[in-house]
Amino acid sequence: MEINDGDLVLVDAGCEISGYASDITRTWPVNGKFSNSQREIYDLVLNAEKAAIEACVVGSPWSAMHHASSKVLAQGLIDLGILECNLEEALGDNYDGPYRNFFMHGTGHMLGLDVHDVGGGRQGDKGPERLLASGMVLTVEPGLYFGSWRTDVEIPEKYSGIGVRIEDDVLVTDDGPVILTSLCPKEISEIESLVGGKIE
Ligand SMILES: [Mn+2]
Repeated sequence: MEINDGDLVLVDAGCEISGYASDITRTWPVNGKFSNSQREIYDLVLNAEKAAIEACVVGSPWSAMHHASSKVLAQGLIDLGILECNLEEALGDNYDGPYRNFFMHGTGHMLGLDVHDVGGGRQGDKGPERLLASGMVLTVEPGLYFGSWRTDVEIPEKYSGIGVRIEDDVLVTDDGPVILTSLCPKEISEIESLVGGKIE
């Protein structure tokens, strides 16, 4: 596949060290500058990611981070005119509303000896939701995807073809979430000054 001027590139990568996995995603504009439409979607996903990270606190149910990111994304899709409904309708009764047309995966997963490690979600099929505890490590990775090939949903032309995901690894501690991947820039200004620049 050819990467063209104006495209976004999404890299989802990781490494293992001492048997433990990592998982990180960044999305960059290949020409070094986000277009206005790309910037709008990137900003929205970044805000959703930050809201989800804030929800990664001791005692928080597993679904809290997904609900946090979902609310931000659903409201943003309304504000951008991509969804024409209110927030309640966008989210649906069980976080299964039309916002899921553009955010079709979970907000994160446990991270440990395996990249997609066990232990997230419910305990058993119908058991209580797992509560976050100090020492747990998980990923937070909301995204929005507007594939230009899609015919199942209406996508405003200016957003067609845009896809953004931002993923960090988060350690839950008694003092709040610690972002283990914080050294990798994710703010728009940082990315724009890095991408296309020289590596000294
Ligand atoms: Mn992941």
